[in-house]
Amino acid sequence: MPHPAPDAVLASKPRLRWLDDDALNGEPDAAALDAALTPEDAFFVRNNGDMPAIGAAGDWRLEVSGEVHRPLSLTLADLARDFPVVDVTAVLECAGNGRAFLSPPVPGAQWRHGAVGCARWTGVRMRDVLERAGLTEAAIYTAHHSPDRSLTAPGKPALSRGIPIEKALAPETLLAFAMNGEPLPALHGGPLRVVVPGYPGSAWQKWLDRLEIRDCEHDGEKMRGTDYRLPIKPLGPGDAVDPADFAVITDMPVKSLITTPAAGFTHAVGRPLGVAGWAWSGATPVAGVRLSADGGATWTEADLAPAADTFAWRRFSAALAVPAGPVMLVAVARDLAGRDQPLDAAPWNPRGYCNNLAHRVDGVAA
Ligand SMILES: Nc1nc2c(c(=O)[nH]1)N[C@H]1C(S)=C(S)[C@@H](COP(=O)(O)O)O[C@H]1N2
Ligand SMILES: [Mo]
Repeated sequence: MPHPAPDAVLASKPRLRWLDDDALNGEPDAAALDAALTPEDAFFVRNNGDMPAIGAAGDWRLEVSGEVHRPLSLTLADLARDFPVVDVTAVLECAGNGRAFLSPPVPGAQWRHGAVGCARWTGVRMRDVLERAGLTEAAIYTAHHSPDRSLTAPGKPALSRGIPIEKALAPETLLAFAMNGEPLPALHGGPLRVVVPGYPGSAWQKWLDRLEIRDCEHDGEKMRGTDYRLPIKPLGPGDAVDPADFAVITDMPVKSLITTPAAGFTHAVGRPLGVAGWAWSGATPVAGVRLSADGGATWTEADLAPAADTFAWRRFSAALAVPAGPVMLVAVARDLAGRDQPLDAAPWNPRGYCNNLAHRVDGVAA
């Protein structure tokens, strides 16, 4: 598979399947995501461009510029000393997770189920840094800048995204320098990345070296046309695509993943089958998860554990009676607004974003 992964990268990610792409893109199987906090070796990697050369973390500087009264230049030590250091446990999901299941297929990284993980992120609130810089009246959007470069347009940034200023000022939005209690690994944007719980992974800029404040929606790399944008009116396969009818993805839809048992399982009949996994969503909390062991003919409401944090995923579990024969597990989460995951067809859009089709796991009881 053509990926430029150095041996050390491959060694640190033994549980990823690398996608056929020049950039580093790898995901684990659903069964590797069974822990509440996804370990580093199973956490997916999504790069749009190259791996930037990162010097010593102590030399890293974050510039804060644009629509602010006092531009700042901060080291990691400045950040940790000058602002409260906080932990947020939150799901990070690529907007393209599940793209491989769209029909008809769409181009782009063919993620299956694994472009998602949940980690404890440690850093400072973006809000606190912006308060120090002092927003001007014109400030309405952030712009995130990093040193990684495109593999197809030499010299151009790989990705430069932003978020509405309201989300930048929300308490969950961080500039993070640690993941699950360890210094943020370079593959995940170390030494400093943006953490935007509830928003797609594209908003979680890695290797952040400049936080610019803008007086308009940011129009950086991968923020224009149909990139990480969804149609605002119904659009089917083959319809003419007008980028004017697309909007930036903000909150991710409700979704769930069965992590136990693994696909292809064999269950001994006579005792109930333990089924468990995770449910998460963007702005609207998860309300419940229902499970089926017969492909959706009958349903059982799963137990749903409390969330460890507002944007952490929640454990669902149930013990299901299964007769001998094929077992077809299906999980459907719903949010507090009453929205269910679709059961049959992935929500189609030209770039295959936000596919929250219900997860199915097949096995056998014998
Ligand atoms: N600088 C930079 N940040 C980035 C990206 C990138 O290509 N460059 N990819 C984004 C996308 S699309 C996703 S899904 C997440 C993936 O984060 P991870 O690699 O830590 O899992 O990083 C985001 N941040
Ligand atoms: Mo992504």
